[in-house]
Amino acid sequence: MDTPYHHLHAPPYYPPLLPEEQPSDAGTPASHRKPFKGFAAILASAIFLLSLVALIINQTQKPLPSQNNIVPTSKPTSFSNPEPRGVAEGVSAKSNSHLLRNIKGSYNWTNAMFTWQRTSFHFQPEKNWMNDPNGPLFYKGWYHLFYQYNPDSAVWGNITWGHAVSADLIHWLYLPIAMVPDQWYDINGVWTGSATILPDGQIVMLYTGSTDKSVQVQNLAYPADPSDPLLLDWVKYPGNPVLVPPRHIGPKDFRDPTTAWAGPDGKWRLTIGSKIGKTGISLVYQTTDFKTYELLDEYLHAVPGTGMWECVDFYPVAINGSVGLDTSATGPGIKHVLKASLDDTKVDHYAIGTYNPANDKWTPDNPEEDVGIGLKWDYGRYYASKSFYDPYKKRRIVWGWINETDTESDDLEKGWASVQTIPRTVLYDNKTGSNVVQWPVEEIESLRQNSTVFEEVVVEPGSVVPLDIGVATQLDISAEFETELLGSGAMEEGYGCSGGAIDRSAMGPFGLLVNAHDSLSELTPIFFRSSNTTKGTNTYFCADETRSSLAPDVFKQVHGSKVPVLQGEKLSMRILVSHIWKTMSQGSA
Ligand code: DQQ
Repeated sequence: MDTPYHHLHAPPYYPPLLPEEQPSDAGTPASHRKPFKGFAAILASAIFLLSLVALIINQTQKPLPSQNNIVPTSKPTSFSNPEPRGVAEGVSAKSNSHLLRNIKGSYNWTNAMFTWQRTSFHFQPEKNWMNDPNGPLFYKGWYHLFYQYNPDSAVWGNITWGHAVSADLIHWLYLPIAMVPDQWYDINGVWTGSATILPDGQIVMLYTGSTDKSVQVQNLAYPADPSDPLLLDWVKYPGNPVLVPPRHIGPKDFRDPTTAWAGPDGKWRLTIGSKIGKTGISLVYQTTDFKTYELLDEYLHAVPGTGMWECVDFYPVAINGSVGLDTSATGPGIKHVLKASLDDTKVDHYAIGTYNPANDKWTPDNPEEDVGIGLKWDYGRYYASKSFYDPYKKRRIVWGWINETDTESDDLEKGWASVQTIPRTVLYDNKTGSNVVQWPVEEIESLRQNSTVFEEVVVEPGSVVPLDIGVATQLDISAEFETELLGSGAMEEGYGCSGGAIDRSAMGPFGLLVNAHDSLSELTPIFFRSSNTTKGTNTYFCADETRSSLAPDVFKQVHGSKVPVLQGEKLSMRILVSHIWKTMSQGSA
C-alpha cells in the first residue's frame, strides 16, 4: 500500500504470506446460484493484498468439526498465579480466569500463529501489556493516544502511560513512555485519566495514582513544553495529589477522572467513578484552577446494584445534529451521555439523559434503561472506553480496550496482550432518540485498496455460499441483506443471539462467515436473526465465537443484542478484519 507514513506499527510483524497459499478457484459464482431465498449485496475491500475467505451463511446444519487435532501441551511459563493481579489491586486487569475455570487443556501455539494474531490496523503496542485508552486529544495537528501500559511484561502491572501519535487515527508513531510510577502518590501505578483542553489551549491532564499504600488519589500533570506538538515530556504537579478519597468513599474505590466541562458560572466540573455498597456512583467536583477542588454533596448520578463504576465518561450529544460537541456544550437541543465501565461485569454501559448545569445532576430519559441496567456500549469484548472531542473535524471519537480471551500464560508466550478498537465517531441517533450510533472513523476508508462487489447473491436456507475475493490479509466488508419469508410466513418467538449460528429459525441466522478455515473447522459467523414477539418483530445482530478457534484455552461465547430496525431500513453490516490467518484461503459450501 502506498502510504506517506513510515511509522506504521505493522510491518515488522507481517511477513508476506507465501504465494502458494493463495486461494484456488471458488467454484460456481455465488450470483449464479438458485433458487432465491435471501439476497445480499457485499462490498469487500481488500486492504492489503494477500489471502482471504468470506462466506455467506443462511444456516448450516453441519456438525461441529472434531477437535482431535489439538495437541495438549504443558505451558513453558514463568507465570504461575492464575488470578490476574489487577483484580487483587481492586482494578480491572485481564479477567478471564473466571471464564476459563472449567476449561481443561491447552494448545500448542506456534510463533507463526502468534505473529498472525497481531493486528494490522487496530492499535497495539510493539510488545507487552496494554489496557485502557487514556487522555486522547488533538493537539497541533496530531492525535495523541495514551494508554495503560506495562513496559516490562505481557501481564498487568507496573502501569505507566504509553504514548503514540497519529495524523489520521490509523497510522501510529510510537513515542517514549509519557509517565512512569515514580512518586509516592503513583508508585503503584499511573492509572487512567483524561485530558481537558482549556480555552487558551493549555492541556490539563488528570489521572489516578495508586499510592505507596495502594490508596487511589487524583493527580495533575501537564506538558513540559507546550510548543512541542508531540508532547513528549510531562511534568507532574509538585502539589500532587490534588484529590484524595472523601471520607465516605473506600480508598480503593476512587478512580478515573473524566475530561472537565465548564458550567455557566465559569467553574470547571469533573466526575469520578466510585461506589457506596453495591450502588455505582459518580462524584462531582468543581474547580477553577485544577489544583483545589470542591466536592458536591449530590452525585451526578447513582444506580443501585451496579457496583463500582470505572472509567466514567460524560459528554453532550446534539439532537438532530451531524457533528460532535465539545464537552462543555449545554443548552436546548442537547442531551448528555453517561457511560460507566462496570467493574463487576467488565461491561461498558451507557444511557442518554438530561444534564442540569444548575445542580450538576443528570437524569436518564428512560429510568428502565439506566446506566448499567440498559444499553451496553458494545456487545463484544470491550471495556474502559473513553471519548474526546476532535476540534479539527468537529466530531466526538470513542476509543475502547479489547481484551482478547486467551489466558495470561498465552500472553506471556506471545509477548503481548490487548488491542484498542478502531476509533469510532459517535452521534445521537436522531431516528430512535434512544441510543447513540457509532461508526469507524472515516480515515479507515483510506486503507482500501482493491474492492470486489457481489450483487444479488442468493442464499438458500441451510446453505453456505463462498465469495471469492481473491487474495487479501485485511478486509473492510460492507454487506446489505434482503429477506423473504418461506412457508406460512410464521416466525418463531424468542430467538435471540444466545443459541449462536446453529440455532435455526424461519428468519435466520443469515450473515457472513469470516476468518473461516478451508475445512470450516474454524469460523466466526456474524449474523442477523429476526423473531416475532407479541409486541412486533425483533431483530438481533450477533457474532458467534464458539467455533472461532480450535484452541481450548481461549474463552468463546456468542455476543450480540437486539437492534432497532425502523420502517424501510435494510439490514446492513460492516466488518473490519484486521488480519487473516494464512491457511484460511478458501471456503466451501
Ligand atoms: N484500569 C485502570 C484503572 C481503571 C481500570 C488501571 C479499568 O484506573 O479503573 O489499569 O480497566
